[in-house]
Amino acid sequence: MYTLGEFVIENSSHSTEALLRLFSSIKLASKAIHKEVNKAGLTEKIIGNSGITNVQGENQKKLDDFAHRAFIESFKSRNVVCGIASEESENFIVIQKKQENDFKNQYIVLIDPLDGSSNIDVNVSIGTIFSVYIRKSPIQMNLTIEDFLQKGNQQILAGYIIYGSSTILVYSTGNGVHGFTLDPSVGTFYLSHYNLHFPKKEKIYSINEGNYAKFSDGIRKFIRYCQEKKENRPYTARYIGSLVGDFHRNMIQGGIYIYPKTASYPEGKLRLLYECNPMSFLAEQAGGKASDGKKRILDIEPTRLHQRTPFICGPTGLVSKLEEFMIYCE
Ligand code: AHM
Ligand code: MG
Repeated sequence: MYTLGEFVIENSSHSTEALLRLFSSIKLASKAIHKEVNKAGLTEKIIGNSGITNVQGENQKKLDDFAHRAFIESFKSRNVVCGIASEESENFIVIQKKQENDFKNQYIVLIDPLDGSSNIDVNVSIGTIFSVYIRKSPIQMNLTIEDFLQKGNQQILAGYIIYGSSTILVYSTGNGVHGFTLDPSVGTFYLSHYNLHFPKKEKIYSINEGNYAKFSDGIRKFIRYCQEKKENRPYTARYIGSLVGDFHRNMIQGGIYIYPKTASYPEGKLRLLYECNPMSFLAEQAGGKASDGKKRILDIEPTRLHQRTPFICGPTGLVSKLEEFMIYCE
């Protein structure tokens, strides 16, 4: 059975040393979070709000804060990352080089340390979403915002970790999508899902239908299409409100995830840099498609760190179908 490290050595399409250093940080922080998540009901440290309102104007949970700090500390201690932008922090964070002439730490990390926060206190799967780029500015200069505002098609690594019935890390470097399950008894991630692909037959649609009255005509029509008794439909509805969990299930079982514009979120709810770009990179690597309704997510030029976008992601045929509904009805 391959460990994550062994697999990276044999299958990376990027500098193996850099990837091993990056994964060493990601594994360390994710194991710390796994440990805390698993005793959430037993400790005041994890359940509930931290008392802070984050940059999005949302109540930060204690676990959001714990996960943010775990990843920052973990990346700081390895000589590979020069800057991090986190959904939990207003501005990007600069990581100082350990030695002046060190040229290894040229990587930029964008991260949602704990996605699906509303599910923390109720024992439903939550996750981490991460995304890695190479800095654009010369390594001798200070980092600039442009180092972080790169199009999703420039990612060299994207992935997520789900803290669910088991803890699983899924990633792609542009060479397929692979999943590794944590064996907590030895603290090691082992290859469990090789070369994940959306199956040919679709059967699921995932959208917060409670917002139906706030959706556009195109989205409402598509929901009715999914519910129609025709061909291989109706599809089943599944929505847990943790993007990581909804995406993972849909990639394995065949389903489309939709978070469109609503009256409450006129630009969409999900964050382009921390959530949509990494998930879109994985979706395309798994043979699927990701769009904002009109445009490929990975081709969007970011203008702000915490930018939001409408998000549609899943099997190519189904995403294209929804795009058609949106063009003709909106
Ligand atoms: P978060 O980053 O604050 O946790 O918000 C993102 C989450 C996604 O994981 C999930 O798909 C979506 O928000 C659910 O939103 P809603 O409760 O509006 O359906
Ligand atoms: Mg999130």
